[in-house]
Amino acid sequence: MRDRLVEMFAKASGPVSGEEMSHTLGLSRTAIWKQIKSLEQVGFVFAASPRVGYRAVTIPDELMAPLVDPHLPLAVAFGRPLFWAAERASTNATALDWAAKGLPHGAVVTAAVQTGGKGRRERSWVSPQGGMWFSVLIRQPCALNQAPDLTLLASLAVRRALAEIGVPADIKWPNDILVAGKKVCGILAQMRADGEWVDHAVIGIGINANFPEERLPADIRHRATTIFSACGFAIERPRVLATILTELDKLYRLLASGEGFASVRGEWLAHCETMGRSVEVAVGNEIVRGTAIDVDDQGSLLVKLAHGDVRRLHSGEVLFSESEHLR
Ligand code: BT5
Repeated sequence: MRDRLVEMFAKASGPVSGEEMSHTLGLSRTAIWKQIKSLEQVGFVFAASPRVGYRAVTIPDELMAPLVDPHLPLAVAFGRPLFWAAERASTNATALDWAAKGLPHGAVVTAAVQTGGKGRRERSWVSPQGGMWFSVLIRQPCALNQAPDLTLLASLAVRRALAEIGVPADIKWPNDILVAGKKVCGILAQMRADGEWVDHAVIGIGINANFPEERLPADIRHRATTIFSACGFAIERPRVLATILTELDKLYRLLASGEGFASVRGEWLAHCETMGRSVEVAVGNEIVRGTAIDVDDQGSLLVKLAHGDVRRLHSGEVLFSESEHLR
């Protein structure tokens, strides 16, 4: 109901009358008024003229279906349906929960604010107003051994979408996006497997978009920032979401055709800022030190150790060595 109301305002060139709204939506005037008030709480500003109706003076760039849909080509399999809420604990948690209840392939769950956003290994992900917090449900995406491709391809989709609007984004292995050397985006893929196949996967993407980095906790600001702070401009979030979903759709089709990360590895490497650097990688409780020399077709990081041996790391977390970090 709320989406249909937003759609009416987004499409209208002038005021929308109360009569038109209640007729189209089948709601009483009082119910419409309540909807208008709830939209005002999330940033919509309306000008009301007696006997004429309401005009939307400000439509916030929230990740709502009627605002994303016009930017999404019809052939794209992701983003329809799209469920927005002013607040959720975690869009991944909602998508996983709804996946078990029949949420269709390609559905997207978004939120203006997350109160319990999650990173990997149950770490918390700070998700204030102004960011892009969303999760995409993929049913039967690939064989279990191809699962790492899901996050690698998602990082490329985000990089492409940001590059298109002039945000110079780099990839940090395996799946962070950095701007000016600091993290602006993290990706969390959670999946349920059935034997050798991934039954469904939820790809959660968090982008620090339109808020100042001061809203991030002080203890992470030396390695995290926002697009707004790093680039000095706000991005059009619904349009950027549509571009990410379009790119994700193209890249995930590679999985269906039996190809995957291997076919876009060159592009991924060209934008991976980890390459050639001396790194420290936390792998479980172990720290591996060396130089990052390559990423193979499976997405594993190849680290050349001091004595010349090469370690192949399937997962882990790159902590740049201090000398590199200060460069
Ligand atoms: C990630 O984890 O980078 C994955 C983040 C995924 C977030 C999305 S938002 C939509 C969806 N719903 C969810 O609940 N999650 C997904 P990881 O690599 O483990 O990084 C987590 C660490 O990054 C934390 O321990 C902090 O140090 C730091 N961090 C927390 N919030 C941050 C933020 N907004 N920006 C940058 N770094 C942050």
